[in-house]
Amino acid sequence: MAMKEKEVGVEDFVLLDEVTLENFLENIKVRFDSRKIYTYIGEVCVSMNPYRQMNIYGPDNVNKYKGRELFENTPHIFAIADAAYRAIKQRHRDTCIMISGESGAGKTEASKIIMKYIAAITNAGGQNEIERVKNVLIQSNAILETFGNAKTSRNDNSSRFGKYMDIEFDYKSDPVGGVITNYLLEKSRVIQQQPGERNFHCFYQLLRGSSDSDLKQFYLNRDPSQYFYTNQGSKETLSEQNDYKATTNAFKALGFTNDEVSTIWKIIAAILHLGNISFKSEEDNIVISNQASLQYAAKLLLVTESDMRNSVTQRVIAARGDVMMKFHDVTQAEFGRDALAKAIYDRLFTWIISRINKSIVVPGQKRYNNVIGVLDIYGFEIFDVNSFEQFCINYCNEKLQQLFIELVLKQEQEEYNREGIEWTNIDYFNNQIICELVEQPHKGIISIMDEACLTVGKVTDQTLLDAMDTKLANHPHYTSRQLKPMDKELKHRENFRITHYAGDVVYKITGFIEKNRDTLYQDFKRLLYHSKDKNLSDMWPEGAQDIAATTKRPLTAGTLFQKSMIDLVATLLKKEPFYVRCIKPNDTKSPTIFDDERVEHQVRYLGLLENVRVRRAGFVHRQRYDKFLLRYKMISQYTWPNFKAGSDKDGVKVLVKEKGFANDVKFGKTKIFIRSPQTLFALEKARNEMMPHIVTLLQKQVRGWI
Ligand code: AOV
Ligand code: MG
Repeated sequence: MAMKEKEVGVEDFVLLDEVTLENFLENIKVRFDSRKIYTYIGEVCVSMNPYRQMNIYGPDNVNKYKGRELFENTPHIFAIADAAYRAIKQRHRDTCIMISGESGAGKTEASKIIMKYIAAITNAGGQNEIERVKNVLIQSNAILETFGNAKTSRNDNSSRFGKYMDIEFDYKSDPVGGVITNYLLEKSRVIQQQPGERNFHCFYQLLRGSSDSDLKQFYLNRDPSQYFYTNQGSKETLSEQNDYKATTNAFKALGFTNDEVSTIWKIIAAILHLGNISFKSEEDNIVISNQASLQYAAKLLLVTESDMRNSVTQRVIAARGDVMMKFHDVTQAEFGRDALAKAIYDRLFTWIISRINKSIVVPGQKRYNNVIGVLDIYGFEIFDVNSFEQFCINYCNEKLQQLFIELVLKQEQEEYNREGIEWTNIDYFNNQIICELVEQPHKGIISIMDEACLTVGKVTDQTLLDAMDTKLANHPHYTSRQLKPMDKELKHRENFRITHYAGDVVYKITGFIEKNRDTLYQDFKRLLYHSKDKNLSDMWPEGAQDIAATTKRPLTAGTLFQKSMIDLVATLLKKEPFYVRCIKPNDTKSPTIFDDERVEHQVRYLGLLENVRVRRAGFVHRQRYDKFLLRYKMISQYTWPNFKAGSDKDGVKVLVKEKGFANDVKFGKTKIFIRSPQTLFALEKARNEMMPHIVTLLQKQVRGWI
């Protein structure tokens, strides 16, 4: 490496002298140490979480990257955002930016930086409505994070839902609307948190941030340890008081009415009270031990106390037209209470998102021309105990990795084919096999789960595990306890293991059946539908159904999630993709520690090395003939100031021949392909040397001297 490169590394991994894992890691380390957090692989941006505030997102940099090609500036996520934006502006292509990486790697931060950049470079005309849309887009993040993020053992602000946001642009390429789609919220967190983790941020914001009088109205006191749903996990406080203000401001900016905001906080308060309801059995009867919590919850949800009491202690059973009441036992009542808390929260979250979607759109705006989609999902995660939720989250990450693999390779190959250039394939691990393990009809895990859930009679998690162990015994990415009795990790007969692309995860089967079935007693749906709170009632339309009406069995949570993933992939495939690959430097959130092993692991499973190889085996650089000429024409006497003896392609050929690069390039139909980085450097160097002369020349021209 040259001296400068030793200090800051190469800006594009394809420029490494030799593509080896060691060189790759050394480069990313050198760059991390010198606080260069972005590095390219061609048009892919590798982003290293700096775990410190970086002073690189200000207006100066916005101007520097605006309208510029990737290679014109040092690597930055702004450049990726700009490339996506130029694709819609200049070529009228829908684009998407896929942000991937494990939990805590910086995806959500990246998505916000991208949105802010796009907001900063649009609406030159200063139209009020467009300013409003931009503001709404940005402010919506505060609300989404309040209700959809939580502290986990991996990330203090971990996204517990997947988010895909389309930003819609008009014919002038200004943002005029947007649509947020959310994917499976980890609602089990509402009722239970692992040690060191917390419930969703909103609960603590309400308790610590709201005014004394509001708290009183909600029958709450400030202390989260008083509530079962907030006292199981970490006692740590984050920045709740400020965040509560930010949430309040965001609600205002998005035009939520006072009524709507009040419904939202009342529901959150009611959930806290619900969690404190407990049951005991007395002489075959079930009784509620703490009436006050039940009364508060009923008041906040605007339902009658007796309806509330009935729905938590008994259920209506309709059989052959007859309707009767049956009392719960304590376990059923507790299960029902928790299911209710989760369901109310989940509905609320979906309702908030549809409410945000309504406020993003400019009134009267009917058409948009193009969209930029930004995908920010929950990252791959391994906890001490992994359940159904981690299974879904990690499957989602497999799908995204699959897309990356297919598209990055396919794109390259297609381009070479289109341009008539020869090409040999590079080997890579294709995680298709893991996606199939999960989603194959009849044979995949989701199908096996569904089968168990549909079986009449007593089905337990244990029988599900047995079925999986039998059916998947020969799958190379599935390990059952029966196959490896000596495996220490699997000593309890309640686990199975999936070898994911990003690592081995042991899942605990307990709760899989119930979480997949996702049952909620009809009684609760009716209860909430009959709430006097119009907003809440609107969230539960199915509660209007007649008691005796038989309902079709709803799709399971697993199947719904799989369907939503398939839709998502289809949406992304329609768009021109850009990628941000996030890496975390260590597990301790330190801005200085570079954990070699952890980084190596991520580089490996993200397939970054293969990415570089594909890029390199092909060509490090390609550019349309007209653009190429525009950039380099000053370095050849034949093309400066203009090439007149033929097409742009002819001009490029003449230039390349004169400079002696002809052996290192290929001429495609519309683009020149450059094989080695040295050629690109030499061209840039020659250009830089000529620039002062050109500038002087131009100045003289402008002043009329020549
Ligand atoms: P994630 O979205 O990838 O995890 P986040 O975007 O929430 O990760 O990042 C985690 C934390 O890392 C943030 O809260 C910041 O403290 C820090 N961080 C990330 N990117 C930057 C940056 N560009 N500049 C400064 N700090 C940063 V998860 O949602 O858990 O998968 O599911
Ligand atoms: Mg996130």
